[in-house]
Amino acid sequence: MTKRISLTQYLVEQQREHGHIPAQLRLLIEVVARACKRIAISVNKGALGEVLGSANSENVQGEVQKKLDIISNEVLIEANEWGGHLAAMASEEMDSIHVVPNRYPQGEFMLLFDPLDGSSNIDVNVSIGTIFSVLRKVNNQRGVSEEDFLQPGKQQAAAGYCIYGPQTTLVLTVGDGVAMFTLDREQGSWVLTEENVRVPEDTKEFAINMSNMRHWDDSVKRYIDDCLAGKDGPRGKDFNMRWVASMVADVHRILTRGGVFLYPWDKREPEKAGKLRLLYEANPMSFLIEQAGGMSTNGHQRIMDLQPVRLHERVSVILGSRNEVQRVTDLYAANKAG
Ligand code: P6P
Repeated sequence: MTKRISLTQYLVEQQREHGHIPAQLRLLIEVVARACKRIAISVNKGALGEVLGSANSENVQGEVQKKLDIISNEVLIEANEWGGHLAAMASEEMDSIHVVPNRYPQGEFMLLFDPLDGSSNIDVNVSIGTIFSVLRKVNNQRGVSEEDFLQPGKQQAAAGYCIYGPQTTLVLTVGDGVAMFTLDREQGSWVLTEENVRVPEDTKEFAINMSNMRHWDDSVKRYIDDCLAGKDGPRGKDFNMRWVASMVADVHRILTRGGVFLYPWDKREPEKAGKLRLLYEANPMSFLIEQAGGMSTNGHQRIMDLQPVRLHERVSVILGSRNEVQRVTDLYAANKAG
């Protein structure tokens, strides 16, 4: 049974035992966790809070913004800019970076986030979430720029997400394993409910949007066909499929019981590497998955080794149970060699 301690006690003990969490990073994590509580309150109001529906605007991705996308983004910006722990922030919902205003001290970290991932599920009451990634500021001058954010995922100082589902759960890594905290609504506090989370190396469950099958490349088609062939096919076992269309929900299931998640490159937009964003979706989720013993590649390379060239660049994502991700990656390698 996991010791039921608060997020603050967990962070203090991590700092004392492992020195993984400098004071500014501890403050950053606690501020983000508090902001997620604020977002959870708005999300949970639903129709009662006048927060559903479209905001009648588009983000840099060309996606229609939901009211809650904008509310969540503002909550995270306002919560983080005064504390002195951050130099700048980047968000899926903002074209360019948000530098901490001169009236506040700058810190040594940079925060990136998808403030509300899975927005298409908001109005139909299906789990959504906030994804965040923390980088260290690379130069020591005050002027932080977009280029400072273009760091490979392996340089992340921390990463996590908050899933707004039947429970509201914060999932976090600072590079020393993965811990999960459940929101105790009566006390309004995050309580440690899992630590040293491990992703099973094998699975019988895959997550992919099957409606895109005709657009996939041969490696993914072959992998999914083999899964669908079941126990009479080359895999020798039957598979189950899940697709929530909310990365946070699909990744949370995989961290909890294993599985493989695929959002691969497809022919619809061949010039783009995939649909999901590298810096504030794929990298933080890859950090969590790897810290839990799983694997995350773009079919060819470890995602956390990729050198970003643009703030909002996209990437193909295959992540989860190590042996399944390895199998997909081997299919890509065989097709490339063939
Ligand atoms: P599709 C949500 O919009 C998201 O970015 C991820 O959370 C999710 O995995 C994916 O897109 C769903 O995409 O094409 O199935 O709607």
